[in-house]
Amino acid sequence: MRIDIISLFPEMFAGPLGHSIIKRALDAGFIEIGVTNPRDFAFDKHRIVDDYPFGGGSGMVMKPDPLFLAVESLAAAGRRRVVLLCPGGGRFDQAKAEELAAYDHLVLICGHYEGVDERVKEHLADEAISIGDYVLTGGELPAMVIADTVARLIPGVLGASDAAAQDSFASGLLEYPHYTRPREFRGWEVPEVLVSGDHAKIARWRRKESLRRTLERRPDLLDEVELEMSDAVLLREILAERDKS
Ligand code: 4GT
Repeated sequence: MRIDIISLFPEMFAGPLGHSIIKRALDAGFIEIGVTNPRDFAFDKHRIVDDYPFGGGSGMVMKPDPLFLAVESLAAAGRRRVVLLCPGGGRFDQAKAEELAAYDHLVLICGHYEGVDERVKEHLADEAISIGDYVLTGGELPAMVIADTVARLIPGVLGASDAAAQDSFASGLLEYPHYTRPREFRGWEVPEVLVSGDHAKIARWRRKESLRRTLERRPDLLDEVELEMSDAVLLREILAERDKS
């Protein structure tokens, strides 16, 4: 997977995408990330990338031509998807990440200032995506969120835990609780079942805790998820336990 980011502030990406798992995946060649500055494609004397809005109003709008030229300068890297990050786009979620991970080449266009000339959305981007209902000063943080989420779905990026990563949120449920050593910390003990060595019992407990958390914190997720037959028993147990307490 190649990810190209179009941003007026390329330096912003070095930190978040230059560490830990993503850094190792870049070094190992599982993913490639490039950042292109549209200012390099503004050819007037002052290399201007923004202008006043037609119709008046406050704030500046990003000009279309440097953005078009920046995207058109990118080398072909297989099946490509061009995404504009904007608050009015479709909501980003794990399903969208999986959809994007199926492309060979992702191009993420970051807006700045008040917004981007509408022709970028209409004629350059294949789709517009928002990471949530709030307004940021630029599309850079959303681009990092999408790059990170998609990258960890690419085979090899997570190494040994590749497969597990695919079905964790992909199960549509919240994660079960995790514990590591020490077995007792400041008087708080790790649930007994996890040290029992009984793998079937552990799997059942984890599934039940996933269901419990989802029911308590994100019941909306249960509308979408395809539950297994054995989940009915677990859910009944959870509800009975809730009635007791
Ligand atoms: C929020 C999001 C986003 C912004 C989001 C154009 C100028 C948009 C600033 C930019 N804010 N972009 N993608 N919620 N701000 O995804």
